[in-house]
Amino acid sequence: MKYSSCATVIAYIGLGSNLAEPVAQIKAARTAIASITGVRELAFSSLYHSLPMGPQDQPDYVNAVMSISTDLSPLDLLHSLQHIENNQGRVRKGERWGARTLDLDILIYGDQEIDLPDLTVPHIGLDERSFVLYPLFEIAPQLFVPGKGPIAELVAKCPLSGLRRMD
Ligand code: A4P
Ligand code: MG
Repeated sequence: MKYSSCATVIAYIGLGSNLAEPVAQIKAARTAIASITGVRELAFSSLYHSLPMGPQDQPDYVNAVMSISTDLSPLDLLHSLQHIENNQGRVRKGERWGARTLDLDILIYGDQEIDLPDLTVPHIGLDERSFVLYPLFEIAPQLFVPGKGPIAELVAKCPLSGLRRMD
């Protein structure tokens, strides 16, 4: 395990929503993330329509991935993202993978592999989730996912599972 802060790093954020006008939720979250002090937007993927992973009795999702440069530490970035989730009406009911107005995950933080009680980076399951890998590949086709390999190889092994680009 290695983790550190201070230097400017490139990080990737996964955005997901399946409640209360998901497209508007994702767009509002993009603006909010770009407005965090110490964060600058680099790129934003297309929006993707995806089938729910986990409980099936919930609406389909809208997903996207954003790249940023930041001088926030990984935990400060996580807390800023959780603040945005809460501002956009996120209610945690304790159900794993349940419906949500907004989910913001730190997918990648520079070349770091982080294993803290509240933060695992790269995000768990990243390499099995089409709704993460395809938008990530769209904005960073040369990316090497720390501990996992080139994004192109991960995408090639991951079925679309109903994922559809929206715009
Ligand atoms: N946490 C640990 N590592 C991270 C990280 N890299 N980024 C901790 C963000 N958070 C991280 O998250 C639970 C805890 O994970 C946090 O307190 C944080 O300290 P949460 O957002 O409260 O709960 P959650 O999102 O329900 O749990 P989990 O297990 O993170 O779920 P996922 O993996 O986020 O999956 N289907 C489709 N099609 N699209 C989706 O976007 N998302 C989920 C949620 C389920 N099904 C989906 C989608
Ligand atoms: Mg989450």
